[in-house]
Amino acid sequence: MSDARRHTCGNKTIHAPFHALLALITLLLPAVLAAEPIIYGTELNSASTDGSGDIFAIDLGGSPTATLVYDASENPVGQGQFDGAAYDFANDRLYFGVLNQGSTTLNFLNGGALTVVTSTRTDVLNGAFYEQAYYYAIGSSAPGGDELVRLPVNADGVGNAFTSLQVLRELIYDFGDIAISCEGVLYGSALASDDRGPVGVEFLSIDLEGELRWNTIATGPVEDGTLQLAFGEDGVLYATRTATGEFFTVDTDSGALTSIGSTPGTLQFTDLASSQSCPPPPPPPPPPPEDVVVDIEINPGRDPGCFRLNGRGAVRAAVLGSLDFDVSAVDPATLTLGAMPVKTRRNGMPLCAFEDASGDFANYPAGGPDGYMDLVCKYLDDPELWSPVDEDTVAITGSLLDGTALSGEGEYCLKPARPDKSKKSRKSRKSKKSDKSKKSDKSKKSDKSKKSDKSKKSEKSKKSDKSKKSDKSKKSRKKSG
Ligand SMILES: [Ca+2]
Ligand SMILES: [Ca+2]
Ligand SMILES: [Ca+2]
Repeated sequence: MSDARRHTCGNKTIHAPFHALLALITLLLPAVLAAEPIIYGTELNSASTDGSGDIFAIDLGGSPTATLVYDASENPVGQGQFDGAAYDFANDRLYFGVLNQGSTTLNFLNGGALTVVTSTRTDVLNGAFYEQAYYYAIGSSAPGGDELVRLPVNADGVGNAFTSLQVLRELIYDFGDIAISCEGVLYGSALASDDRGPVGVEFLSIDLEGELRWNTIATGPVEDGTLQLAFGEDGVLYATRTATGEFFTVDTDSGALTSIGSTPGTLQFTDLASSQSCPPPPPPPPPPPEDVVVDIEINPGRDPGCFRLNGRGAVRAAVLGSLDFDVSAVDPATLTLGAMPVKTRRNGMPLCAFEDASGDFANYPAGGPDGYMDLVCKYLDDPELWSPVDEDTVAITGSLLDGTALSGEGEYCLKPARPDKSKKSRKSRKSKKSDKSKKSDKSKKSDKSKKSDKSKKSEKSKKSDKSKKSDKSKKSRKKSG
């Protein structure tokens, strides 16, 4: 270590985790240092120090000061220029490239330990980190070529495959550095050239969330040289010129620079790394809840669920409640049976009722009441809308009150159209059918009588007659199952 560096750093070479070190300092001197903007810099190989580029934490709270955090003389990735610095705040990883003869080894430092990320055949002369990816812009490429390179990193900080992002542009840009705001705006400082040569130093931006296009914010003289850029923890964009070691704040709207001086000993930096802590990107929206599959029964209480479809009347069907499913969660207005909607009352309300109409198919295949409330609705009898799943199965679809989709399938049978008296050949079928319809008439009555049991006390004699019938029909149903 040279005298010059000792003078600069005022201490021995240290290998400390950057933010752990800063956290310690912050803990010790909270009032003084809590809001100090710290950025990181890769030092230019310079005779003013020990001739190797090192990495420093730079405090820009007042006059710039620099603290050594990595000594390149012990660099296990070989000698070369350090550049392309970028910092992943969330994981305390300081990325930087080591340039050597036209290729770059990309590394990161964490807790003083160095990890090799990947190699690229390109010189990486700038870099920034944003949302789990390392970015750098390729310089000296022909207009229209790929400009911005994105390297998503894994949880362990090591890179996946590089992705080239095409960026629209007017000129050829050689970037000193790039820096990305928490809002996803990438700022760059580049030497701009046309066919005839350099035309100026431009301060540029790209909205990473929008169309990828270099927008020129300001243009300065070629002699000024490009800027190295980094956002501090305070959200301010800072810059330094490699040739002079002078630091600035940058107005991102105008590109205007305000000098804040140089480090003691005028260290020169090839690149800067931001240290701002951006809120993590919002988590992806949760997957839509899975559809609820329900049991249904057509013509609840009958086996099978037969009905006649003739455009007159209604088809009665139940969404069955169970231990796991409370039918009061269903939005009745959304229900369809074989694409036929629920009928509505005059007031527009769906023609539905909560009743324990059916269930418990294990013990009663005919579907007697099981103690769980069901949602029984009358569906529009419309042969034109009618679209069952197949000749035996029909679906009820709809949604819960919270919007979750609901569906269920059940067996059905279509009764033939009312018998034509002239056709004698179908006599036997007709009589069977008429038996069934008699039964169904009875059980309709029985349904009514149940209700009237509860509500109407005055019609006792009628009721007892009907209830007897209803008991009979129940029994017969159970037997038939
Ligand atoms: Ca950088
Ligand atoms: Ca640079
Ligand atoms: Ca039930």
